[in-house]
Amino acid sequence: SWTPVLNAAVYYVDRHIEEGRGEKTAIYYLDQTFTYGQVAEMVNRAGNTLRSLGILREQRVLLLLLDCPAFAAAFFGAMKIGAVPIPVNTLLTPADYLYILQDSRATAAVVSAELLPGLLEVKHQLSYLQHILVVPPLENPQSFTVPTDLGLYDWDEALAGAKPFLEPEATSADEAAFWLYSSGTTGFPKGTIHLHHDMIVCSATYGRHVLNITENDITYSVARLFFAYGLGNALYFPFGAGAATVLNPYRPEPVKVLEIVQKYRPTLYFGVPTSYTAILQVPEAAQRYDLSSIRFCASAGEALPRPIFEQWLATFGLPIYDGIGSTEMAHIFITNKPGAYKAGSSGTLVPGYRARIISEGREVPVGEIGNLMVSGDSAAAGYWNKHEKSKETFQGSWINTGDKYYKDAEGYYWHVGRSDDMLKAGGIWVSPMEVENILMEHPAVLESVVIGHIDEDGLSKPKAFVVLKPGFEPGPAMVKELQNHVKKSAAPYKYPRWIEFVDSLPRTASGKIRRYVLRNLSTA
Ligand code: 3SK
Repeated sequence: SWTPVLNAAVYYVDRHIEEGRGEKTAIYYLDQTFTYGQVAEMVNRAGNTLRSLGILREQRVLLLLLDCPAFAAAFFGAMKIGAVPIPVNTLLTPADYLYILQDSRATAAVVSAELLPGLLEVKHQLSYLQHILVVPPLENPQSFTVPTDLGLYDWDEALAGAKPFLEPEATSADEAAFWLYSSGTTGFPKGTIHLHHDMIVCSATYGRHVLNITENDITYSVARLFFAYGLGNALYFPFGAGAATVLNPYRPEPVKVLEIVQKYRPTLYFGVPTSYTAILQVPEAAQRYDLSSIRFCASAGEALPRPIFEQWLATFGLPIYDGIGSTEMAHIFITNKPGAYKAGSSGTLVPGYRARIISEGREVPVGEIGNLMVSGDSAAAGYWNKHEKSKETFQGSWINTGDKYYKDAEGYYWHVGRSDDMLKAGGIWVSPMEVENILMEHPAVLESVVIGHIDEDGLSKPKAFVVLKPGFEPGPAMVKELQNHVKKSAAPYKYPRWIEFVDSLPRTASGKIRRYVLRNLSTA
């Protein structure tokens, strides 16, 4: 049987014009608003621009973009011509972009001018990238000129010269729509392939049954569009319902976030534990800022500590509905919900998903810990060019989350840790091996191990145990020096917040480092 024709760009954008929402606000961006009609036209112009550069169906297009309307235009424009957008983390290093561009073989990139230097640094090493479309900077966009001799184009000029009408490519529901790179233990991120139907499944499950989103809603997500979490929160959930989204290109500093909520009055607010914690530190936030528009606060990325839930409830009178999702599942599949929440838990299943907790090959009884497996139709097709990793994660219709969980008698899921050694900082995966390798490049370091350590707010950050080479002095000066060393070659959130100097590392008889000993030492 044939897979039905489905182009997700038509579902999320063109449908609203057909259904009479062309004049309705789709995006609030700084002091501008964009209607669904304007977004549809930008999407068409973006698709035509990519087509005129020779970008074909199935070819990948890297999006290295701040949160802005150009993100929506490039994401759905690429998808509408059957090309495959790959939003990437804007906090990565040039070496990370080199890896992703080579691995994905993206032939075009759409880049915010602010982020262009990181890409140009590795441009001479790229084998596949032919075109870079640059979105003008936020500051002084009029005086910005793109050096065209480098194969660069001005995004605004290119779109202005493109046709505003575009026939969608007749993609199938099961064809690749977009990729997201998820971090791996080896330090190499994995290109996770999502299909045209995946976002639609998330809209019909979490969007409909948990958020209860309608066209009257306004969403605002502190998590950026390049995260799987942010992409749903601030783009395909609102666009699925004909609602509006607030996009902010600047860093989500706590006071800025509160000002944005007060200004645009979102009804659905999406944060991560670090941002909830930071907002709670703002003096008299509840007295100074009006958050009364919010009817739902979501959290994901890492488990929300119970004290943060309680303080937020006491301060703002709102529960935070914490959930767990993954890049592989596209969005949240277990969550707390209105009328069904327990602080500190990840909540219950989102309708449309199934879960199993497995230990030693069998499903464990209530209360017993095991690996969390999940099944649902938003699951990715697999990882690009990572056969062994794909087999470990994608097991028939089940996905191995890599998380350890237990379920209580009322069907609530409780997170107890990661199955592997990955850790999170500010909600973003960090490969300990990557940080360890960088530390070990320093002339003073003999060996190092990086683990996740819980700070006083109950959030996980990297901590390093370091064995110094003879002749080097441990102490605060060395801590600073090693932290600066990591900051120079890794994304800023990855540096170890604490460094402990040890004489040797605990090892097994076969020489493997016993990470759990250090983890226990670190929490003792
Ligand atoms: O980390 C999470 O919980 C998450 C949630 C939604 C989408 C993606 C992710 C990784």
